[in-house]
Amino acid sequence: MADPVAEAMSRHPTPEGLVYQYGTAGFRTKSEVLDSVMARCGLIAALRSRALKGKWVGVMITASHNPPEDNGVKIVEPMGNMLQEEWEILATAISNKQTPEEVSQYYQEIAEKYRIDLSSPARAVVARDTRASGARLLAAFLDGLTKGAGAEVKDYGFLTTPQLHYMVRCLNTEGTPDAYGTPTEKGYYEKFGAAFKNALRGKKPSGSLTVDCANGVGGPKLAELIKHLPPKEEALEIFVVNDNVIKPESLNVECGADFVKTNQRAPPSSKAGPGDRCCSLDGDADRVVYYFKDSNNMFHLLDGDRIATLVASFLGDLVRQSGLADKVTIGVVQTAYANGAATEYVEKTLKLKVDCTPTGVKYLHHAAEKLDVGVYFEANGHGTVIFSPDTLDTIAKYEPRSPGQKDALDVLRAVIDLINQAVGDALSDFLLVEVVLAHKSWGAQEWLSTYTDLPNRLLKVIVADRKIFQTTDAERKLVKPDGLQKSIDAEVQKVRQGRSFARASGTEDAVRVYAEAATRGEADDLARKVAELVKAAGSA
Ligand code: G16
Repeated sequence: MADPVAEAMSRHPTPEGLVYQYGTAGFRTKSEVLDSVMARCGLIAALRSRALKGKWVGVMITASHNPPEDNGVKIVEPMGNMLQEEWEILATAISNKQTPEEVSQYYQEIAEKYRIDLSSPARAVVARDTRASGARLLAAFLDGLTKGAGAEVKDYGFLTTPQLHYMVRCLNTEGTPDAYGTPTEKGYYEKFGAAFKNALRGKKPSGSLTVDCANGVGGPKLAELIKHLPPKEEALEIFVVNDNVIKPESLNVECGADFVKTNQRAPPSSKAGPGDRCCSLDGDADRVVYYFKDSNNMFHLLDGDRIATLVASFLGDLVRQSGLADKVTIGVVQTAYANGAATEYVEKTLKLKVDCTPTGVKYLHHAAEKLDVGVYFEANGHGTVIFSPDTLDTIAKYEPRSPGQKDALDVLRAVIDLINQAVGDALSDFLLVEVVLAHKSWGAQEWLSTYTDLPNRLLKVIVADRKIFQTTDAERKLVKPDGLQKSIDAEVQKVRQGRSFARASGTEDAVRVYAEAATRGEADDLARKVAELVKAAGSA
């Protein structure tokens, strides 16, 4: 009898000599070597859905901040979370099987291990960003999913990554008490547009906002969202720039959140004047960073750490003003990339607990889930806020005891609706920032003056094999190669307020080096010295 799995896989042979790894955000590499991985992800998505009794799982075809010639794929759990780690291992293993028969056999083995009935329904929703390779990779994925594994599919075409997460959560909660929204693009714009209006409660953010869309899918989607926001006279004037999706080779090039964060400067195309508030999204619109030039034309970055501190302090105020302070606690989750000054500000000024996790939304989200209100942001602008079910219930049922408490409670409830709790979402995140600034009557300068960042530098080092760099302590210390951490520590000792670490990227073929110190010169020096140590260890 014909084996549909093996047949489908034979149309997408594995390139020789490559090893694939489900990394920080799924599989990510040069697009021309991804077809076999896509087809196998079709099988994994079908198996995962069947293991979850036919719930919708999500599949996003994107390489987010990576260069235009890369692409990638990540699988999303039914509530919009990242794929369970146990299944990441299965996805890695099936992607490295060589022949169609081996893939088919492994597919059967997974089914047996998890007692999956292969004739039961399986459902997946898929979307992609605007990369040129997306259509070809989608076809390979669909081949594995539908012809190979016999699953049902809903193809949303182009979406931002957070929109895809939103659709998955909506589809799985439709008709239940946890219904998250209408699983359509229009439903998404209406939900977040209405929440923005409610959360503003008549307050108007000062000035305008210029949004750099990295020439990615965020551009057209933001244009749609704007149609559902209150008119600019009443709320916010938004200028959309770098929204050229007709030229996919311009994606993330000299623009976008990763460019701004790494280079600590505005995109060269920026025409913003002093004091103009700007923000940059990344290629699939799941990260956002803010910035502005002051009256001396000096550039100032307001990154993920700043968004976390701004939002955490605002939520803290609302919880206190509502009278909920003894019922709801707020915590902040960061990674090693968080600026030391941000961590100190959260702990000492906001008096909130800080957790540190390895890089990757899945780790931060998981840590935030343990809190009543978990504010999690990576310094690169990736993050959101999640509220535990009990906390949502407490806030929904709480009876205010004064008009002041009622006002604060109304804002708190509206803000909850404005936050995409499925995953960090650049569009909903920047609307949230604007709401907070409007309520505080702040511009970017006031936001900046809450604390002073330690000067820092982020570098990328290309090495022969980045897998030899192994870390511990939430990626803050290297355990391999032997002796390297000791050499890094010695360099750190030489500068004031020094801190530095190196870790292998899970999305790019490089080792990332982060350094901070009391002065710009010391931070740059430290980063350069640690990068040299990494380079030497990587070529030893
Ligand atoms: C992805 C992950 C983020 C992570 C980033 C860089 O972001 O979702 O959690 O911070 O990669 O990861 P790494 O340092 O391991 O390369 P994105 O926006 O590229 O999807």
